[in-house]
Amino acid sequence: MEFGKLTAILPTLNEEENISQLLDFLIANYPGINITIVDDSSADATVRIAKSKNYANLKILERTGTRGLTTSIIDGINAAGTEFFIVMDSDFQHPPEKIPEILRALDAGADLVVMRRTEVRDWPAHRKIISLGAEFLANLRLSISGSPKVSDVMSGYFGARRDWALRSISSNPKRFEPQGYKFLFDLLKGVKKSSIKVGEIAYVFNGRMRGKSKIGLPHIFRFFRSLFS
Ligand SMILES: Nc1nc2c(ncn2[C@@H]2O[C@H](COP(=O)(O)OP(=O)(O)OP(=O)(O)O)[C@@H](O)[C@H]2O)c(=O)[nH]1
Ligand SMILES: [Mg+2]
Repeated sequence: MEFGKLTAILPTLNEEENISQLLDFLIANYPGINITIVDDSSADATVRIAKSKNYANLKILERTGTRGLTTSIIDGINAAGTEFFIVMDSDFQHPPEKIPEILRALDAGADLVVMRRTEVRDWPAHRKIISLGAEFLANLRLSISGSPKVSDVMSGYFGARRDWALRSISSNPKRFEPQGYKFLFDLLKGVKKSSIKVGEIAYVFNGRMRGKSKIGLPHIFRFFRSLFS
């Protein structure tokens, strides 16, 4: 496969315990893959570790000032120079083994490939309940706006054709909750069902391998606000 057509966008915030292993996996298994790390001033060794890999196709965007997962993803898409990109967490919750399947679907003509969680392991009950409620509201919002229906709208793991994504972002900049966690939902709010070819691939979502979660109450508040934009 031609991994050179693909950029893996990895947003990072204090992922020193995971980043080395993830980069090693990507570089060893997907020859020529491009990697863009978007780091929001991690206080730990994340950036130093990434730089130490000396991998020619690795870009590191070191952001200072503005922060947030959604704007990190947008900056990563802008910086990626390839035909396709994928966005994945840097903590191994999104299995990198699935990347060839995503690339195959993009190569076959999908504008967007959503990775659908079939099972969520290791989440406490309250997080599962919040997630189900949020998903219900998000789907309701998307059906009202005639947006494409996907079976895991809250997924943080997806791939897309870059020109399609850039167009969709720039036609609806106000729909994005800059410090939110739900880029995919925000993107879909501005897309019409008839205008897009969506693919879906199932996977098992594991608990974070190492390091700490960054999600908290402010992210939940931002999600509720984003239902109305
Ligand atoms: N650049 C950037 N990356 C972030 C930010 N917040 C989180 N991340 C990264 O985005 C990914 C998702 O964040 P997580 O804290 O794992 O969120 P989550 O997967 O919903 O939560 P857990 O299930 O508890 O891991 C990880 O790779 C984080 O390092 C941010 O504000 N800026
Ligand atoms: Mg995570």
